[in-house]
Amino acid sequence: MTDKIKNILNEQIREEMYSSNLYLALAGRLESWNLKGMANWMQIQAKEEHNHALGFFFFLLSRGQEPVLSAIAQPDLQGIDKPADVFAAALKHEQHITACINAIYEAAKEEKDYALESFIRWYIDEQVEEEANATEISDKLKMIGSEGPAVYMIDNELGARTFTEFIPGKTAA
Ligand code: OFO
Repeated sequence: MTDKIKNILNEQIREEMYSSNLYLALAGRLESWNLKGMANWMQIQAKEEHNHALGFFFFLLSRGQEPVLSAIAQPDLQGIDKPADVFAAALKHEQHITACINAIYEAAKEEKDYALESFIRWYIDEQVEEEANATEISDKLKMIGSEGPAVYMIDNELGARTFTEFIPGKTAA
């Protein structure tokens, strides 16, 4: 594995761990507003992101490289004052992650790292789903505003989400 690939994968571990912390912080904010269903959705998102980080962690190990964990910035919750802001922030963040994943795919091609090219495909597909989910919830919340029975209904809906343990490259989808 080239140094360029090693660095970009270690950097992605940091990105995924930041995503996990960001979503946990957003879950905390939602819970503080008593929107426990939305908080449940975000907490599950945080767990999934932790597993996305583990996917890169174990991929590095399986290629004979020791993963390097680096400092994770404090999640930035400025300007997040209502549920629609929370999910708009999640969408914006996922768009950033999509760019990171695409850059990994490009690096894999440039460096002719075929194992990485195959591994990263799961993440490319996952980003389509991640952006679609965040867009759907964000659009609905923009449509209905911050209060009223519709918010209560969406909160209930998101409370039904359950977590399935899955580490990319390690466990069956
Ligand atoms: Fe939300 O995405 Fe990880 O990779």
